[in-house]
Amino acid sequence: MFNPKTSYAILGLARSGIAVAYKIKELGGTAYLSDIKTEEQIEYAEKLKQDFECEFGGHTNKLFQFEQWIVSPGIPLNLPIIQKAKQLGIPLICDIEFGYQIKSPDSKIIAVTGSNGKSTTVSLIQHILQHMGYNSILAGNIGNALTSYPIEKPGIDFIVLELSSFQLDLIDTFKPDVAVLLNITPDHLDRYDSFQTYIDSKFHIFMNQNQEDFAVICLDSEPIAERQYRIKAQLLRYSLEKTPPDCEAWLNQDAIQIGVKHKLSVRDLKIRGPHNYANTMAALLAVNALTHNLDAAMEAAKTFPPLPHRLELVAKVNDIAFYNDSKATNTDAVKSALNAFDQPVRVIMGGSDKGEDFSVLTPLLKKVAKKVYLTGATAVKMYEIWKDDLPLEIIDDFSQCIHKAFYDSVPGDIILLSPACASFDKFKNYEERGEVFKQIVNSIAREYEKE
Ligand code: UMA
Ligand code: ADP
Repeated sequence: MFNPKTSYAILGLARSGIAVAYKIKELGGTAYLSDIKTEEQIEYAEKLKQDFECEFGGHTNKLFQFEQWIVSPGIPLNLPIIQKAKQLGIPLICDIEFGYQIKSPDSKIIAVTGSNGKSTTVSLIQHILQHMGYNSILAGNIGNALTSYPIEKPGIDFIVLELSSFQLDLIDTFKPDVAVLLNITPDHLDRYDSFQTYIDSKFHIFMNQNQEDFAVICLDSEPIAERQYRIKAQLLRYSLEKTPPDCEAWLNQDAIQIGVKHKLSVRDLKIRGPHNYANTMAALLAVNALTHNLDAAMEAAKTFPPLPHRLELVAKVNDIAFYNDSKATNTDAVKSALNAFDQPVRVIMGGSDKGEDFSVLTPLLKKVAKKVYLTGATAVKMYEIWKDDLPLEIIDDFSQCIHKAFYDSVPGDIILLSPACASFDKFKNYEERGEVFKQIVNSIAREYEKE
């Protein structure tokens, strides 16, 4: 419950921090705002200064005067000031925990986490719920801050949340009605001191759940299957490999099957690849747990289109297909992309390094890659790993790299941008990288048509 007398400090003034600040104000409370960026670097600094007491250009000791800190997920928890706050016993939460504390009790929460597939799965859940006629909102790591919605008011049937491990590190009482854990593979190892810590962080999603709640989990992910005994909620398990009685949703030839009665042919889906069939199982189990209407949910799932930058078909030029998978920022996402095609592909890889071991891709690349084109900050590191095993070429310029892949291709080939890396070496984010890829591909298409 919100207590207007609590004194709040908000660290980080971007989407989540600003939304929480205004929510606290709207609810009659006060907040002190702090950001490492200078006033000039903060977009809404003038307005924030009018509405709140603020500090810019660093986090100062003044913060210790406040009872509760709301910390943006992008702020590393090993900062000395955060460590000191922890030692002093100051409660540190994120905007998701705050949102949970103020939300209207009639809104049910479906929360999704995992290393890959979160955005696809939450968007699919939202698509299904809206098609079924529910009033639902989609928030969290997908981009819209939870507290930017009127969640304290009744009338929202479902809150669908995409949660990152950074957000889960900063929850306290958060208890979703349905928690979904899609997979856990090494990611964000630049921020966690070990894979085990990252796994623990993902399991926070279940920590406050009890027998009244549901946990949807994928049995094909070893770190999850091994630890399922830790979960207190009712388990709803799915798998691309196992069948009942081990799981409640499985693959029966070309169909997703849930229980004895409900079957959905994967050919009826608009999203491709086994990883997306798994995402669909997760979404259907999650929605069914709270709506008990699988027929309607399956019907709605059929019309869900792929999201931009996730195995997105951009164009076919001279029967050469270009796919934009810019969101593949880790090796597991690249594996799922490579497994989604029945034929060899030309893969464009590289970007900024998150500390992952790229050699885990070697066997699959040897099997399915016609050639790998390396670009960006990790190009040399990748080259050293694969130089004896794969046809490789380093082309630092992104546009030249795509042109070269096209130049090498013959009709029937597939060119796939699936970087296995973040984009910050050359782009603002993965969206910008994907958009630039699409522009270059479209200009190649125009040039080709002219000839
Ligand atoms: N900052 C400090 N001190 C520091 C470091 C940063 O004050 O030491 C400030 C920055 O100057 C900046 C603010 O903190 O002003 C940035 O905070 P943020 O990165 O948390 O940005 P938000 O816009 O609030 O976005 C967050 C999530 N960001 C992260 O988790 C990194 C968004 O997820 C989320 O959509 C948004 O809240 C709304 O819920 C984005 C993301 O990149 C998409 N997520 C990562 C991912 O998907 O890999 C985890
Ligand atoms: P997230 O929000 O977790 O980053 P996205 O749905 O945006 O997930 O997909 C990110 C990348 O991972 C894309 O390249 C996509 O093709 C791939 N992907 C999607 N679902 C899965 C899955 N279940 N397992 C592995 N990779 C996946």
